[in-house]
Amino acid sequence: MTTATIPVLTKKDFQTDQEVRWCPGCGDYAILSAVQAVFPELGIPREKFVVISGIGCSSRFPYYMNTYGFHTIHGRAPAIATGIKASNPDLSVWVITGDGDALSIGGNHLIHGINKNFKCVFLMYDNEMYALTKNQTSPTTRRDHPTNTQVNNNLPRGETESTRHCAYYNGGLWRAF
Ligand SMILES: Cc1ncc(C[n+]2csc(CCOP(=O)(O)OP(=O)(O)O)c2C)c(N)n1
Ligand code: SF4
Ligand SMILES: [Mg+2]
Repeated sequence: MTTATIPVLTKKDFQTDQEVRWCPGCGDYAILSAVQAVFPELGIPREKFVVISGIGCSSRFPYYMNTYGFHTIHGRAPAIATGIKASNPDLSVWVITGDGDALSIGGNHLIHGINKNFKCVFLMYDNEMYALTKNQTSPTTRRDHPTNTQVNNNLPRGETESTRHCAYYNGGLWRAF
């Protein structure tokens, strides 16, 4: 009987020859470097890793990892990851996302992912803004931080009111508006 030996992996095995398109000094480099350093420590064969992202600066991550991966659609990484894990539970699934990708457009997918409670690593780069599209307010932007969509913190505050009307009864709807 022969015993198969698992090759010893190093950080270099997870690096790619892709040109990294992040700005010089961007914090995303540090996270990429940490993940590339930790993967060989996990004792998982390289072909069992899959890295799934949405859209954003942070979501360029799969290009820079020498693993299987998928740069998907804005906010939809949890949905794709759910499908991958369901069809191949053996894989080590990593979801890479940004605060905008995960909590704005992807908020609904995130809630369903949490509800399913499937096994994955969910890594959200929280730079408190939409960076790729040049600084718009995200769900984690601080109230006093000016952005293109929150100039001088002038986001009008309102009183929340909820109302429900039958679409066939125009009088009620009209008054509500
Ligand atoms: C359906 C859709 N809507 C809007 C956009 C534009 N868009 C691209 S990235 C992004 C926000 C990304 O923010 P975040 O997830 O925080 O990533 P960061 O760039 O900050 O790393 C938006 C609104 C898009 N690509 N697709
Ligand atoms: S714009 Fe994107 S790549 Fe540049 S520093 Fe910000 S998050 Fe990093
Ligand atoms: Mg962001």
